[in-house]
Amino acid sequence: MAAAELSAIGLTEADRALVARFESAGQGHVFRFLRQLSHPETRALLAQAGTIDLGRIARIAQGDDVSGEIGAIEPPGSELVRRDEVPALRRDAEARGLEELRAGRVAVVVAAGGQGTRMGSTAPKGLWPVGPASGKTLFHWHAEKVLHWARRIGRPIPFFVMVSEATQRATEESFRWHGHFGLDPTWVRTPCQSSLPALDDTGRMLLETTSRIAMAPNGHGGLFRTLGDAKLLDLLADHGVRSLSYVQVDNPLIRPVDPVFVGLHTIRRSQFSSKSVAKRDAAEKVGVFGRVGGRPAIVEYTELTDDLARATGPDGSLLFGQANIAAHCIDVAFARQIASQGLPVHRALKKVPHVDADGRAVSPAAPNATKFESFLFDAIPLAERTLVLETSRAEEFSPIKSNEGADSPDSARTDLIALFRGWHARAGLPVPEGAVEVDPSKAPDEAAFRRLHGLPAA
Ligand code: UD2
Repeated sequence: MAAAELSAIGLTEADRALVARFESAGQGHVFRFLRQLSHPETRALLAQAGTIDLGRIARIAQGDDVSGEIGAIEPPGSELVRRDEVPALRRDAEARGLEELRAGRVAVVVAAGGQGTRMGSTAPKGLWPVGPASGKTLFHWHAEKVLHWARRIGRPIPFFVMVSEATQRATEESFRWHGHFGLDPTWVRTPCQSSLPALDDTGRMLLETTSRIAMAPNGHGGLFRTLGDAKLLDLLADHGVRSLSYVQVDNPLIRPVDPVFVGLHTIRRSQFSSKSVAKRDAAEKVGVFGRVGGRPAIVEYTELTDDLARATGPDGSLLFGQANIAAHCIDVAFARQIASQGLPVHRALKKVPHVDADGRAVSPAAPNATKFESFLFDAIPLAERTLVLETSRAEEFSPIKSNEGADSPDSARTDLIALFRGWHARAGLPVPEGAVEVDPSKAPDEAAFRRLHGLPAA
């Protein structure tokens, strides 16, 4: 559009310069409906366009900044601590982890920026009810586990919930409405990650509506830059916090505060530690631990060939049988290093609803564009010291990925009830029937449950 016409519809000089930059980047079509937009719609589109780093989009479109083919992958090495090795390590690790917690050197981060498209709902996944009897939401559930530990150590534990444009408003409203679930509000933050535009097969952006560019959160790998840009890594470093305990909002069984994990991470001076569970089967849709180019890594299920996923060792077990349950302990100094150097993006071919050249809404029947996400765990090969701690699926992993079948609210509810029934049985208590629930603020794990009932640790 000519400058005169742009001025005529009220665009400032800065607006016109932005439109010109998009046109010279071959993305001028995103402004094709300017003439028919209302003033608020025009302002919203220009504001959104102003957040896009056109140089980075051009590099991504031509394949730079994009994660390449996975090289030769081997099974994990000495970084893996298997479950049968843990009893001998537990006492010292737990003592060190409690020391770290009591000294205020641990913070919790919950990844909650995903759009949750597989749930068929636009509500943030953290608002899904998960408490078998109480119906407490995932946010409530994770927050009360941290509240338990804050009370135990007698000091607040920083609780950061990474949100995205898709989840920010509803998430912040829920925390305000519930009084931050009892947590110290000065230490509850909701840093918002950036988004990236989807690109069609010619490298052009799509319009979600006549006044919105189709964007998606930039992946949980965006955590480092998000915390860095929000000055939260500085805040943590200034307060002597050394370890970030990272969990995903979609897994109600995970321990956001686990002294054994933090302790082992600290004793081993690990920069990026992870938890694993034995894969359910070769086809389970989870990342797997291994070594790529000789360095510890996680290879995502979308990038692991079927042959490798099914490969077995001499004892018949899967060579890549350790599943990434997306629970990590990350050294703050290492996180700052990654924040400054950035991570590559991965391509994901998706169906992206958009409007066509006439402004008509199109819901594609087949994938029509590429979304770009960075993965947190691409930081693993960049670390000098890493650790993988195998844990129990029954105790720590039952993610909510879709709204029915495996990895759904129903399977998570079933697994929570089984977990609580087991706690009662092993404590010699009557095993309740039906919707059993143990309040996470009173007992976030079995050791706390036994302490609550005056019993020694199992
Ligand atoms: C993730 C892991 C997979 C396995 C599985 C376990 C990746 C790429 N794969 O698969 O290896 O560990 O989880 O459940 O992570 N999120 C954000 N911002 C984003 C994108 C995602 O915060 O931009 C959060 C999202 O809110 C969710 C979590 O990250 O809590 C997982 O995201 P996902 O559902 O896209 O990853 P998934 O389930 O494909």
